[in-house]
Amino acid sequence: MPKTIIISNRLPVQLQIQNGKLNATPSVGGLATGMKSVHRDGESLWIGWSGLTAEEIPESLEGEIDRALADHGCSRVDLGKAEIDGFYYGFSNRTIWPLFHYFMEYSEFELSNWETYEQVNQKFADAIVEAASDDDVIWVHDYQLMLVPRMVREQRPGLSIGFFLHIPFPSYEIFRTMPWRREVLRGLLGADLIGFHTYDYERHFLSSARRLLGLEVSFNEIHLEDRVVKVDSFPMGIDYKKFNEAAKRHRDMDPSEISDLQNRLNTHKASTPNAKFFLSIDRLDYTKGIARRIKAFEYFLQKYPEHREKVRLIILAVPSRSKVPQYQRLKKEIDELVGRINGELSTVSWTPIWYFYRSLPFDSLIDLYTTCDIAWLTPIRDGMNLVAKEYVATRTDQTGVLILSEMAGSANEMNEALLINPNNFEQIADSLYQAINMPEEEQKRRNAAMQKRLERYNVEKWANDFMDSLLVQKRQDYSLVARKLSVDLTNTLLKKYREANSRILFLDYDGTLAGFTNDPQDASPDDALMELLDKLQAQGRTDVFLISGRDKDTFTRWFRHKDYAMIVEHGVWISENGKPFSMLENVKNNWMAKIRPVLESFVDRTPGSFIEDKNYSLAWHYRNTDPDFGQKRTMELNTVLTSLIANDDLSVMNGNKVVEIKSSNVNKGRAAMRMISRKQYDFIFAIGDDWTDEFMFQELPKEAVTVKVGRMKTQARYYLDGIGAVRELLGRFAEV
Ligand code: ADQ
Repeated sequence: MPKTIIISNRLPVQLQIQNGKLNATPSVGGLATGMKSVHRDGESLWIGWSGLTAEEIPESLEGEIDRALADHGCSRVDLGKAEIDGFYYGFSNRTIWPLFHYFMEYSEFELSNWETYEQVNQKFADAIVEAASDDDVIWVHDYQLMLVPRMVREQRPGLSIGFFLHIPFPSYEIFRTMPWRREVLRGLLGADLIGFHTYDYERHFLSSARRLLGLEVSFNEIHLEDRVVKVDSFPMGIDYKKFNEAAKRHRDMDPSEISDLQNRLNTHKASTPNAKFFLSIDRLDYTKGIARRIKAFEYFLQKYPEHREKVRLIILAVPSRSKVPQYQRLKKEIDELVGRINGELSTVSWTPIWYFYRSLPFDSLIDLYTTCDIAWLTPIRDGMNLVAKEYVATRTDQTGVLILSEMAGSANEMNEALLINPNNFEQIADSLYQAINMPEEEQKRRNAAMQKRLERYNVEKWANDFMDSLLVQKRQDYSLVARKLSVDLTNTLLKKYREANSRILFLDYDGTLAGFTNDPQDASPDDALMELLDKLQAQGRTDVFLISGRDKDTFTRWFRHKDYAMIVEHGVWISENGKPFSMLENVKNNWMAKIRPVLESFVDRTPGSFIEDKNYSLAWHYRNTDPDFGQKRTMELNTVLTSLIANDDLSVMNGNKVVEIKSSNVNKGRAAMRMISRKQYDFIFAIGDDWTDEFMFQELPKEAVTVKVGRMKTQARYYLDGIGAVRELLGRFAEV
């Protein structure tokens, strides 16, 4: 039975060794809860680091650890201290984390950390490969493991692999500063589905993939040579029921059960009528904007002094990554800020800030969420921010105000909150004022809308949506209209080839026999290709046609010493048996004088683009331009041309990074049909990669074997993944 394998840096189980004894407790984090429906006993496996370094695990406890993890459906990847330093504290948290949160100045580019990151990612990938059966589904989580999808794909191409990034994906301008940007992108593209919290992160990623790898992106799909990768946004939710029910239990609690923390909160509330509690909860991280929030609080008290002694800020900062220097400095800064403000402003009965630097148990979190009137969360940058959602979920009477930074992913879904820019102190102070004075009616209206959404799109729904989308992606990949030329199909094809009395092959050149280069003139045929064509040519009973949109001069230069039959400029010219090119179609070119200046004006305004002047067509190439810009210009050009050529017999063809204008009377399909009408063929074969080849696929008789190179929408019957596969197939034809 197929199983799901979840991979994350940390396992959803906490291991502790105390006095030689092992203690394993399930962790309660959002991810662990969210994956509950996916991570079911027996049907899934969770692979990750146990939290103990290899040095900390005594040999005598290894078996016990494995058994304890297995009880929770987990299996461990062991990491040594040096690996944790380079991979986790190093590359993950001193390079990726700051860079992806737009803290460029904190980002360190250390080669040795990158190398450790690669090695550790390989360890995770190997663990997956070892555990996975062919029909298993793999879900890789987060920024520590971005190379894993590709590493798994390389060893197990057939597996279904999903990846979800829990932090923002930064804009191309930021991402491109990283020395290993291409490796990271290629790593992620090993997945079938890549998920982000928001559409913004998704489009940043797509833009980087286009710009840095030159990949073809259509809507939210990336077309690779042999696969299609889907990119989508799945905003992570919370376990709404858990928070909401805990809050209800809390509300209905017997006074004897009330916690010490709650008692203290109650006492303070009772001592100051109309007192308001502001709540700030985050991991202690510079991205969360805690220091700035404290300064904004001070500013608020200056701007609205009447609220002194009436409001109180409760800060809960969870210790995090304390080995990284920035976090140590931040801790110091916050300690000092809190000390200074409390020192300056406290009175006998009032301490403005209560500050806890520790992780609190779930029940205490509920005490705070349910008691505080205003949740005040102002991250400078945050992938999602679940605290905001948790706060709203616990407001059982629907009172309470959420003030949330626009820079948190969750702001997209929580429009009813008071959204602020964390750098705008004026706006923050006014929002606090507005929150304090907000009528209960309004609070309820806002929270009701958010609660409804959070309850529906909870974390379980999030996980299931992702999994469903991954499975659909995999199925679609196999059900493309064209069928892949599998080993069996190829064998049947070879049999037909062998038995045929008379064969004709139409071979497109660029993108089919040879790869694309920045300058089309550089794509000259290599020796292996020449040898292959020679062999086919030497076969009796086979007519080989090179059929291309190229100009005749280039083909003359490349192939004039050979006797290959050639059709160029989409069917205007033909050459056979080594003779010079002659016209196959009678076409005019007097329109070119009118169109050329238009194209020239586009070249002037589009750096990197150029015109290819053929005898009977004009082509505007934009392979070397910025991809987004190139596409925008293409649309513009198409509009301009459509109105210009309305009365001429011309057509505009949008090929692979090229727009070509040519006579409507010529196309590869028409040329190919003319060739097959000259003789009786019982094996007709046509292969090509772009739009111009579709004319052949459409027009040739239905018994023809038509093959598209790459997985794009096509009229061809079959497809092959890339140039390597084309050459392999032709090589087998040549051996017959
Ligand atoms: P985090 O940066 O950790 O997560 P967040 O989404 O707010 O940020 O999650 C914090 C979690 O920790 C919450 O579930 C909260 O209840 C819990 N928590 C906070 N304080 C606690 C305390 N003192 N004791 C115990 N638990 C505490 C990363 C990204 C986020 C993204 C999540 C999920 O940085 O942007 O939302 O992953 O994808």
